[in-house]
Amino acid sequence: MEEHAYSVEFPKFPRRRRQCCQRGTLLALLGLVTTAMWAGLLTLLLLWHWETVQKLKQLEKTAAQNDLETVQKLKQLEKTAAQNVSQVSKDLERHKGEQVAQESQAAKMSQSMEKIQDEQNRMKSQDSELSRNLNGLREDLSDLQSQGLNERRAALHTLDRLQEEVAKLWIELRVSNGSTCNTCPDDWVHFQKKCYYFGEGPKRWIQARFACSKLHGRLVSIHSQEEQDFLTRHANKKGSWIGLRDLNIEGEFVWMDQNPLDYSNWQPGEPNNGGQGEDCVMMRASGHWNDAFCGSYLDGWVCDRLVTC
Ligand SMILES: [Ca+2]
Ligand SMILES: [Ca+2]
Repeated sequence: MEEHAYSVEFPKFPRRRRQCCQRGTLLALLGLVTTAMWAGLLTLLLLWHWETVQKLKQLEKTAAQNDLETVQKLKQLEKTAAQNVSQVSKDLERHKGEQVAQESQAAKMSQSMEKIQDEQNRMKSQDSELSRNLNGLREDLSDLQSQGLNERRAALHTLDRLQEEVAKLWIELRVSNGSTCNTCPDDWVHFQKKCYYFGEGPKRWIQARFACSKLHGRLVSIHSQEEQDFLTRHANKKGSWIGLRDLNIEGEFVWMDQNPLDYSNWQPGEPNNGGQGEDCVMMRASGHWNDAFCGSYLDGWVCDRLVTC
């Protein structure tokens, strides 16, 4: 079998020698193969080592470069940080200066505000004083005006009364000289020394007063029982306004002819100044007087005036 497996024909050595050569050849081949394998393996190891060394060198070089860049960056950052710190310090100093200036300005403004407040308080005080003075002057002026009006009213009343007296004296003088003094205008009724007009139509007291004035007379003034009886006979049965009122001073009744209240014919219980106030006097159908509300409408009103000669 072994002879057929190998076609190489070896020299015809003796069998023992031939077996020895075959084994040596195999061992040599095996040694060569092993040596080649070791050489290849060694070569691979060397290559791997060389490549590793190169990579390490490259890594070291890269690391060194990275370290250098990092150092440079750190230096740059340190420089930038130092610059920023310096700038921040400058800004802080500047802000401190501005804050001091602002505080100084605020203190000045506060002082100014206090001055303004003091001035305002002083002006308010002066304004209050002026207001009091002005009110006092107004009150004085009002008193003077009131006093002036009262004096003027009293003077006018006195003048009216004097004119009335003069007119009466003149009539008496004319009568004593033989003149006939009993002349009255149309629609007026003569009685003693006066003429009377018995007006009709709803009027308030002030409207009746103006109506008599337009007729050159006055709302009637009554000074005797005879005159009252005459008026009772002729006056409107629904009631008539007469020339008596207490408009200025409550309870102080005044006649239109300015003569004193020397005769009265009040209804029992009157005057009572009832309701919202009664300051104008009317004559009832009975002839009795009643103080009434001046704004009431009465259907009758009586005027009088002196006769003419
Ligand atoms: Ca009254
Ligand atoms: Ca009354």
